Formats: sequence, C-alpha cells, structure tokens
Amino acid sequence: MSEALKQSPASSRSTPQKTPADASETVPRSDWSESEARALYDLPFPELLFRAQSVHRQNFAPDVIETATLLSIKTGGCPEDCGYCSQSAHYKTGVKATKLMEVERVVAEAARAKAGGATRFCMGAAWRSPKDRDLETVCAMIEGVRGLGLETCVTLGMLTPAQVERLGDAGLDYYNHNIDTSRAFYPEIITTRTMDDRLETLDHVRRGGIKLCAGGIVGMGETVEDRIAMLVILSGLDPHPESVPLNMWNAIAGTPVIDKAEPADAIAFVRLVALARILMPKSVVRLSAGRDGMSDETQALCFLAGANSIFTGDVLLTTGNPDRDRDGKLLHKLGLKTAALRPQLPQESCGCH
Ligand code: SAM
Ligand code: DTB
Ligand code: SF4
Repeated sequence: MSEALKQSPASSRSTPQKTPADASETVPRSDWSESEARALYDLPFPELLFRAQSVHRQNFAPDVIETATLLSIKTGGCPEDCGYCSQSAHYKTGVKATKLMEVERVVAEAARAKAGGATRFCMGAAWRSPKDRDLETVCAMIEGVRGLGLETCVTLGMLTPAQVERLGDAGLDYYNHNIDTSRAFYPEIITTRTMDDRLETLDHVRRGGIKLCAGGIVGMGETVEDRIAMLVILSGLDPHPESVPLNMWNAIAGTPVIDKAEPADAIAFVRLVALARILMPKSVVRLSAGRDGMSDETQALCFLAGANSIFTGDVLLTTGNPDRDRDGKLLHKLGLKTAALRPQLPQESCGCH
C-alpha cells in the first residue's frame, strides 16, 4: 500500500481546532505569521476549502465574479530585468517595443471591453517609472475610460508621491503594483529594483488615497515557503490591498526564469488561493495570468477557494487568456454571474449581522 493510502490516526496531524466559520477569521489582521499561514496551508484540503469558503461567504456573494480587461498601452523595451517578463529589454523574447498608445485608441479599446462585459479597465505600461509627460497622457486615458463608466486601474512601475497625487486628481480608482514573490527569492528574479522599492510605491499609493491592487506570481521556481511568505507580506499591509492578483507564470521563451521555472501543481495553487482568502478576507482575489493553461476544474476549485475576479479578453498584456466564449461557458456551467464588487474596507461591517 502506498504511503498516501495508509491510515493515520486522526490525532497525528495538528489541525487548528477552531470552528471553520469562526468570525475571528473574517476580521482583517495584518499580523499573520509565516508559521500560522503554513499551518492553514497544510490543513487537510477539504478543511482548508471549507474555511476559505466560509470566510468568503461572510464577506462576498459566493456566486459573483468581477471581470477586468487589460490593455498594454506601452509594450516592451523596459529597462528593468524582471526575469519572468516578455517586455524586459534585457532578454530576446520576440516582443516588439511600441510607443505609448494614443488616448483615442485606448478609450476605443475600453469601450470594446465594456461591451464585452468588463467592469474594470486596466492599462499597463512597460516602464520602470513613468516620465511626467507620459503621465499626463495616461491621465487623459484615465479620464476617458472613467467617462465610459468603467472602473480604472493602471500599472506603470514605481511612482513618487507627486505622481500618485496627479493620478488621483485624474480620478484613478486602482493602482496595480505586484511584489511578485518572497523577499528571499526576489533577488533571484529581479536585480534592477528591490522588494523595498516596491513596498515604498505601495505606501505612496495607499497614502495618496488610491485603492491598491497588489499580488504576485507562482511557478517561477520558488518554494512553497516563498509563496506563503509572499502572501504574508501582502497580508502585513494595513489595510490589505483591495485587490490581490495571483498569477501563474505564463512561460516566456528567452527569459532566465524559463530555466528554473516549475509550474505550480494545481492543488498547490488552489491551496494558495484559499490561503489568500483566509489571510485577506475582504480583499478581492483575482485569478490572473495562467488561466489559459488551467482546466475548468482547477478554475472551479479556485473560485470555491475564494477567488472572485478574473481578467477577460483573449490577451493579457502580451500573452494569451481564455476567450470570452470559453469564459462565458465556464461561468454558465458553474452558475456564476459577473458584476463589479465593492471593496469592503476593514472598518466596515462584513454584512453578516
Ligand atoms: N512595468 C510595470 C510593473 O512591473 O509594475 C507594469 C507592468 S508588469 C507586466 C505587471 C505585472 O505583471 C508584473 O508585476 C508581474 O507580476 C506580472 N507579470 C509579468 N509577466 C508575467 C508573466 N509572464 N506571467 C505572469 N505574470 C506576469
Ligand atoms: C497582474 O497581476 N497581472 C496582470 C496585471 N496585473 C497587469 C499582468 C499579467 C501579465 C501576464 C504576462 C503578459 O501578458 O505579458
Ligand atoms: Fe518592466 Fe514591469 Fe516587465 Fe518588469 S514586469 S520588465 S517592470 S514591464
């Protein structure tokens, strides 16, 4: 008999003895330790999913998925050396560098995304940080996209407090800035900036009153400990990011990560989604890059574990995403509907009283 099939006494594993839907698990905490997070991650799978789903239901409608559509407004030629990215000028990935798009074209793309059902439009630029002249153009894009009644998100690299203020004046709703991985693994992936640089921009954005979208990537050769440590850093932000994108690395030939990458096992990925849901109970958890290579069943488990947002449209920035037809069929099969989700700030009631 294999080791996995041997019976073990119920007491052989230390399962935290709380009721699964313990209300204390839905009050956002910013002091989770790595050992607490690891104990949750290692729970028997049904127990972990039950807890995550219980937390999810106390904070969100269980059948609603938020949809955002991405557009690369300035592609490639980036001076940063992020070892996973198709857009870094350091690697030969076949991605052609472009200039910043024209405002009218961006607004037209946003209108198409809205017609396709998206409630948020996210614009990404391959910059280390924006030049002030380019920021003015991005502000015009934000104003145009807002004018269509869409939520806006941009991801432009590192920002100064003055740049955050300018984006806030333009009416920006969310700023995406990922920490990507753990503090220990970070220098193996990126050398042109540090984790602290990333955290500093997140702090500027938070202080500037713009909602935070911050997450990371799995499947770049990091350990399970690195993945958990990444979530612990995110859950240490006070308040938590309103949006937490979890990306499965979309393999890019020509990047250094291709030599060390190991795709995350689907169950390990679902465990991570569940952990994100429990550590950050009121944050919207987005099942981001990597869905193209995921089965319907894996995605369904991710939704059960507490993911409640996806990118829609057949391209992300430079890589593929399931088309609207496949997503429509999947959501229909699962009986899920799409709608904007209002982030619940920590001081607000969870709505369960
Ligand atoms: N240059 C800006 C920055 O780095 O913040 C914005 C664009 S950058 C492409 C946005 C995020 O996309 C990265 O922080 C990373 O987490 C994610 N990303 C980039 N390439 C990816 C890939 N191949 N697979 C999954 N996620 C990726
Ligand atoms: C995020 O966490 N994922 C998105 C968005 N934020 C900007 C980007 C995914 C990029 C996937 C690789 C590509 O398409 O180039
Ligand atoms: Fe540039 Fe962003 Fe890609 Fe890094 S992740 S190379 S900063 S576009």
